[in-house]
Amino acid sequence: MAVNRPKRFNRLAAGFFLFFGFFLIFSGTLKASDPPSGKTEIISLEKTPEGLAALAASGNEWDFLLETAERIYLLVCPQDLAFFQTNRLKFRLETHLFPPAFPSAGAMSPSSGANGAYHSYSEVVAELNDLAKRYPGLAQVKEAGRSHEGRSILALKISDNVASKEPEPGLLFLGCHHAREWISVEVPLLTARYLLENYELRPDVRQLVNGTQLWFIPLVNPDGLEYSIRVYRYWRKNRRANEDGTFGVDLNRNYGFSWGIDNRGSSPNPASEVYRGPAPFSEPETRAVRDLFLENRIDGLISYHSYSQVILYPWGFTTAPADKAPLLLDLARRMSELMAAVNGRRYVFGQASTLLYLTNGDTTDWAYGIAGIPAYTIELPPVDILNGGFFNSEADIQPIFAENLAAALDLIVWCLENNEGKYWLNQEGEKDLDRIRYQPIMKSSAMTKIK
Ligand code: 0X9
Ligand code: ZN
Repeated sequence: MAVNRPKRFNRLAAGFFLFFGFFLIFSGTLKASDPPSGKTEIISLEKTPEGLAALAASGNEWDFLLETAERIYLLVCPQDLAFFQTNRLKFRLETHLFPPAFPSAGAMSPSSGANGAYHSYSEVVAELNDLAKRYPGLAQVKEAGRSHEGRSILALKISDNVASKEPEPGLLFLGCHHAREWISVEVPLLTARYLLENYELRPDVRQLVNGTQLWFIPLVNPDGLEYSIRVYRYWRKNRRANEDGTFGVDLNRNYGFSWGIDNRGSSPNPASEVYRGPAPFSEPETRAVRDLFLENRIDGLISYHSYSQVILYPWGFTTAPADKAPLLLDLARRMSELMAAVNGRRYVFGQASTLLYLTNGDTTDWAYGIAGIPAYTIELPPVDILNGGFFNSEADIQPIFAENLAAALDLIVWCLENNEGKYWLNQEGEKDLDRIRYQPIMKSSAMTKIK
């Protein structure tokens, strides 16, 4: 899991900070005010007292990738390397283990676009428009907003009578708040496609689509994704031009619930990877999600991220449990079981702040905070950077989609069951949910990218 400091590290580091901190700052080797830029190298630092103290004292906004028992993996820039060398900290350069931070155009599979089987901005636009064209009665594309650089933030609505607002439960599926998390575009996109392609074929899918209004924004951060594809693979934030000359707001720190309540769950520093922006909903990308959410009935939400292979639910801003924690836990457990049944992969689940780390201003805290609905962050595979981190292979797309489809369908079923029982009566007039929930997933052309 990238970005925030692992909790264990924070505790250890605090102990060493006073001892070594002043030495490092006054030695002049560390310029705490330098914004981290051009982080092209990956190092793993041995967890020696000196190493931990150096990190704690740096004041730099390190991009943490992984903590193991002995080492901490970080994305750093060349100046940082010099610092680690000069201070004789025990580290290893690991950059060679990972794909390049600055990809050459067409680096993945030359036949299928700049980012191979993964979708670029224009491919997402084409795909959503294609779906709406092929399924005019069931799917509609709407521009939810425009990014800083003027790209469309497109939403796809799927429902019977798609043109009208019906009093049916709604769900919202979001992808790619973070630019480098390419797999998070694919999962909501393929889920939408699966539902449409199977509407005629499968009565269970038909029943779900008829009974709900399903919204998909697979690409919340189009500017960031393009930057990650074409310029710098590790880009995370959007592309706001900040006042200090740096770029980007972390969109998953910009939502307006408990926004910026501390500097641990987000940062006021524009150079930071977790910069929360100048104000809640300061970003057009988060406003697009907010406005769609508020203009429509939304009863459940999943926001896809990567990586870690976990299911997270509110709260993220505090370790105190949410009022509806038992329900959130129950649904997460159920989703996790259904996902494991598909490929045998287990997604650990729990409260976001305690299972992962504290954040404030994230999507799911806001959705749960204002509407009390089940709202999940699903961190897609792999489990850690040593297993690929943000660099899922093209072959990963299908299995990750398939297991996540099981979870998405289950949340849709839950929303129906708990909001509109009439769609679920069997011939005897009783609710009949199991039939749908445990259907095996059909193979579909949704599993391959169609250009
Ligand atoms: O930090 C984030 O925004 C998410 N992780 S990621 O590596 N994809 O950036 C996690 C957000 C979930 N919320 C909390 N952990 N509180
Ligand atoms: Zn993310």
